Amino acid sequence: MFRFLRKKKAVEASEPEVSEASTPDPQPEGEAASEPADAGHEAVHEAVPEAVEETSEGNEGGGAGLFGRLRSGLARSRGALGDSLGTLLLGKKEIDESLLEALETQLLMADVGLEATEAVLERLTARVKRRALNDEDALMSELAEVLSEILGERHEPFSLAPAEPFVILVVGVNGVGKTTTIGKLAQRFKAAGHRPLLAAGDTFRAAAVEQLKQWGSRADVPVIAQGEGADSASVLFDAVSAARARGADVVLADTAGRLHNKGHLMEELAKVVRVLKRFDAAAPHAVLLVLDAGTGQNALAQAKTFSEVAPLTGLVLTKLDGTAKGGVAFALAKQSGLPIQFIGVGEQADDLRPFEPRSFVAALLGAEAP
Ligand SMILES: Nc1nc2c(ncn2[C@@H]2O[C@H](COP(=O)(O)OP(=O)(O)O)[C@@H](O)[C@H]2O)c(=O)[nH]1
Ligand SMILES: [Mg+2]
Repeated sequence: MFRFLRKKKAVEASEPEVSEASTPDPQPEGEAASEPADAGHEAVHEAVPEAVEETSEGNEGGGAGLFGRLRSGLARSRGALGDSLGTLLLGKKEIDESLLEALETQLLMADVGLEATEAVLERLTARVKRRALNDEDALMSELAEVLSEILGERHEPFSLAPAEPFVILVVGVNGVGKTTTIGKLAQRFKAAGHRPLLAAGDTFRAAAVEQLKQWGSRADVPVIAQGEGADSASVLFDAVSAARARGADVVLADTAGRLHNKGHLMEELAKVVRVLKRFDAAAPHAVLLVLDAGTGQNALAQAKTFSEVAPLTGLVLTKLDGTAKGGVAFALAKQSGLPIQFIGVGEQADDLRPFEPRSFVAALLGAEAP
């Protein structure tokens, strides 16, 4: 029998601490998960030559090489998870306790987190027994199935509903990629025929407003801003008024990510929400929490803290291209109670992708497009 869970206590002790941190260390601006330079980034793409050969994107329909780009974006995480699982299972004719223990260690090391790892192993063990799976390929495809299931349980694609306008608040600590995500979403929505408008609600840093304006002009989308230090709620008030006056149907609102004072953040967001509700009781229609995948298990602590200060509706997991900690997606799916709705796999506008569990798992394990 597979008694891998017997070792649970020992593994638990080595599980990375999820700090209660109401003040998680923000990533320094412009630093994607502490990678040294662009050289490393290039190398990742070169190391995945099949990326250019891919022509289909599984469920996402069309677009040459999109799955290939997801694969190359996840190259580092695949190195940490898919490749080592492959090596682990290579040529295995028998699935025994020691193999499952090694698998458990590998999942934990790849930031999958304890709860999701346990769920994976329980389900896998049950299936191995039931279906008498005893070779490498069968086990690998069963593992892919189980991983997709775990991501799928909370899965809920992002959707825009008609509203006047549909207001999306984007929250998260400094440096996680909020402004970048807003810029990418603006382009995506515009390409889909919407009329977005951006609100520079991060009034704490002048640079943040400038950065949002750049994305706005790139996407040819209006940006509503006030001076540095202005009241976020007042910027949002202006933005929604402007959206109504100009017929914009989506407002994407940037917010300040200061988390050193949770009470202050909560007050500020509560005020923003109050102002929005004056226009529409259903607003904000979406509140997206942006998390940097490179922070690993700390992303869970951030999700916990932010869900206490804002009515979150979904997650955006960014910088998956710069980190080996993509396994955190499973921990978030299992533990945050929120759906991952978009992932960021690079700095370009089309590097923000709707999250799709099966494509994600296939790209992570180095399998074919689903
Ligand atoms: N490699 C990579 N970099 C990203 C991604 N998303 C954001 N960034 C970069 O992360 C840095 C911080 O992003 P920013 O949007 O300013 O974060 P904010 O402080 O939360 O608004 C910028 O240099 C972005 O270009 C991503 O998915 N991949
Ligand atoms: Mg910003």
